[in-house]
Amino acid sequence: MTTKKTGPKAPVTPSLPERVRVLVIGAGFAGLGAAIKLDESGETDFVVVDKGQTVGGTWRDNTYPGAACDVPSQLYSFSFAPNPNWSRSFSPQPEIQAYLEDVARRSGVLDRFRFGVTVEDAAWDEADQVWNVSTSDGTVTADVVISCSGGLSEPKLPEIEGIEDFAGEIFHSARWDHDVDLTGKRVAIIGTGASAIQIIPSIAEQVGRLDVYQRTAPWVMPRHDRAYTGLERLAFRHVPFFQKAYRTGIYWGRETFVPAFTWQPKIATPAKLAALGNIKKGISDPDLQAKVTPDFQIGCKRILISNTYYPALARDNVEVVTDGIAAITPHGVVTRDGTEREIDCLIVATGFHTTDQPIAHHIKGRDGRTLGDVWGERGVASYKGTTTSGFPNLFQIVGANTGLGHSSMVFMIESQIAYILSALEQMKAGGITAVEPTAEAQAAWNADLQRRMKRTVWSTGGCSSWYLDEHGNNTTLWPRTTFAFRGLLRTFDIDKYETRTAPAVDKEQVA
Ligand code: N01
Repeated sequence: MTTKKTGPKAPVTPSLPERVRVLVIGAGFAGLGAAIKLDESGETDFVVVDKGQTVGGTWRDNTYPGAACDVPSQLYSFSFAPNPNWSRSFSPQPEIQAYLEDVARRSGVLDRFRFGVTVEDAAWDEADQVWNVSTSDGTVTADVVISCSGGLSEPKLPEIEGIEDFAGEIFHSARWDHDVDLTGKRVAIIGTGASAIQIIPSIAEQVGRLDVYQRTAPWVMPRHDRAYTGLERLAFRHVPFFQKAYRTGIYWGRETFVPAFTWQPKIATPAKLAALGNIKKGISDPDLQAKVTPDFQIGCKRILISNTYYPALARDNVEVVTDGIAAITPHGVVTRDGTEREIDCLIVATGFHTTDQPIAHHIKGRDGRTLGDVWGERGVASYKGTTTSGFPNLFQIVGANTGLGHSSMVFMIESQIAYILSALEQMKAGGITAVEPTAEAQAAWNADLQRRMKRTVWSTGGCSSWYLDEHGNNTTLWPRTTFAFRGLLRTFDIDKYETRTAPAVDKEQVA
């Protein structure tokens, strides 16, 4: 399996300091946003580490053909760094990556980033009230750790018999091997999720044959994408508030989808009709139409958007295979009916470790157990998706139940950054060395979330998805409006936390 990274060459960065106040793990949207806002708040004693060679995170790593955002870029960008130059409503990956690199450069925080550094372990030291973090570049001690490692960073490989023995080229969608020329080749792709539906139309014409292994047909709506006119771009740049108003319009437009997900799935009937129309428009063969028509409620899995996916499936050199994969041989894929389809290249578009994030197994809390141990026992649960009982001074961005089915994760990320900055400010002002949500606050938060979750389409829509863990609990998505989330995270609610102060400060207070 190819694990090669792409992107600009590693800048030469100094090695890690031994001590920092804040260590940020990950340099994607979350880590970069946190770094910029930490700096703006006057907190300059921080370092950001990332195993990659530049900023961008999932946008740096996902370079597959056709990669683009599926939330309009006007909203899928930092509110504090608007980009008047977006070329179109849904920007392609290179443009998003260039945006992130540009924001990083202009913000003047890049000197605090250390690339090519992998976090191996982080352990809370209760005596000294610090995190000791071992990395591929040495050990760093930090008062506070902000984990921005993201939910879509670790590719998930399918457990299919024989996959290790495949003799042709094989790579995951998130680790695209650009050295492989697909022209004229017999190619198979496993998966029909958000990544696959962007890849398939982008390579269908180029390859000799394409077998699409579909386990579950997704709902795919038309993609209302267009290039911005020169006049619009001029207005974004020069007309005061125009871009802000445009972004606000998109924000509220998307927020109207919330009731359909969280309250009454029938509200999504027009979306369902549009998606069914999309099938009919792209495919004329009734058998293929039936094969790609989903059998679950729209919204239960992520709703995808594409105008080119169904026409690609309808091509003569493309076959949608639904028989189920029994095994992979050195030269092909064998389906449950015993048919072997020979191929030269296998693309694995099977998603990410979302509910079982590998980093959780490397973060050890107050009692020496890892986040992975704790979550393995009780299920993934945090307080406000940001802090976790038993793990003092650990903040997670894009943590439990912060994902969205309808709007921009950047909005959620910025809400969490504000919460963390408020925490750091209150800690500083109060001489507080450690904060940790009380077990009661965390339990109440999660009870409320899971109560709300019961009526969402993600629970009732008749599908299985990566939103749900092995117990059927939805620990990934936020079941309310994004403005509710922002409101709840506006200020750090220290009364819901156990706090500790440095012994010196205690003595001063006594005196
Ligand atoms: O992954 P997925 P993804 N045998 O998990 C199938 C974001 N994203 O990389 O549905 C056969 O959605 C699986 O089948 P099933 C976005 O948040 C955003 O596509 O489980 N098939 C499914 O079809 C998205 O939700 C953009 O039955 C197997 C597919 O593989 C998230 O990333 C673009 C299998 C996995 O789909 C992940 O998307 C791309 C097996 N053993 C991604 N195992 C934007 O546009 C899995 N599958 C912003």
